[in-house]
Amino acid sequence: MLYDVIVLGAGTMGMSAGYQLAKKGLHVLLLDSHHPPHVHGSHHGETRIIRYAYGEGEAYVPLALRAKELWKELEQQISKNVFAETGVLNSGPETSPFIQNVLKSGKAYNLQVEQLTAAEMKKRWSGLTVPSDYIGCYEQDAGYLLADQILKGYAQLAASHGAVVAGGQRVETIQIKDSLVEVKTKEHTYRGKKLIVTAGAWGGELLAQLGLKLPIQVTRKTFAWLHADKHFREGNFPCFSFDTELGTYYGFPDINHTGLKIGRHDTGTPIHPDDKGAPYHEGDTEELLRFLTQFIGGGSFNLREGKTCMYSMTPDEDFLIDYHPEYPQILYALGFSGHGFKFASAIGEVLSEMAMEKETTLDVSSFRNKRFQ
Ligand code: PYC
Repeated sequence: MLYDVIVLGAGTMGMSAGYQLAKKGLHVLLLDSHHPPHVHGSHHGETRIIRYAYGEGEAYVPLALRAKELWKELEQQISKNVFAETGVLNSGPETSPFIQNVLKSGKAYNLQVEQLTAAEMKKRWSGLTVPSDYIGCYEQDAGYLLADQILKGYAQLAASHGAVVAGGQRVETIQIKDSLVEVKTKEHTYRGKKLIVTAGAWGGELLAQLGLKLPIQVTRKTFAWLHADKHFREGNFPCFSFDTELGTYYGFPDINHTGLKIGRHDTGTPIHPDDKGAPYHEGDTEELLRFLTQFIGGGSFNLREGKTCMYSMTPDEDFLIDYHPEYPQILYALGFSGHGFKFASAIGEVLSEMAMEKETTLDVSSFRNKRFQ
């Protein structure tokens, strides 16, 4: 069997690309070493933030806005909600480059960003204890995405268009033979005209087999759900991203009594993806509580559950979306540096266009690997 496109890594990025390609009539195989949805990649943890005025840089805004359209489209297609507009509060000192980028990109794209003083934030969200020199940038139409629902939705749509999902198969080798791509797992050998690598933390190693060394460092990250009082429930409290002297933290309100979810976005221990690093421990909770005590000090929080996950970091924390320099039939989307999920719908569309050798609807040229060469 010769596939038009093999997608390695059937997480959210891969599944979204697979769906887009299958919808266009291509014969698609999605391969994953586990059975998605699973907890071994980067789609577990239930929720992901979506925001548009972008602290990581203006180049992301068109991608975020297109992603939003496609998330709404997905909701229609599967008749399920995948997106909740809880609002997102970005906060930090006015001098923070992240906050400055939020303001700048919001202005450039005429986004609805409400600028708030520390006093205004404290008045609106009971529990906040931000310093007086902090400002808030609030996007009311931003919010969170339901990760599992999205992956299942794309899997269902991809299958309805004839895509084959083969889970539980770890790739052993990738070779180019007669300009086709040959992928071997323990069980099978697959051939495709094109290959898309969306294998998250394992993507760097897979491409290294084909002589491409990407600057990606996998890091251990943690996040937790904490019992919190009613001020932090969805409807009373937004999703948030805080750039502070203690580090960068993000969080979600208490959704359906699951607790306030919070994680640290910066730092993290380098690991190998097969090893995953230390299990969640007390020190991880202490780090989160330090932030909460100082910045959300009007609440009282107790650990409900903590988890680990992985980020695939690039040196500049921008994505890597490109073709293999020697084999144009191979392309990849990797190095999402902990902020990629919200874009998965739009990145799937871009990857499908790249695989079909079409001009991409969105400009992803700033994510090429050549910036590191
Ligand atoms: O991009 O907002 C974000 C985010 C939150 C946690 C990790 N990334």
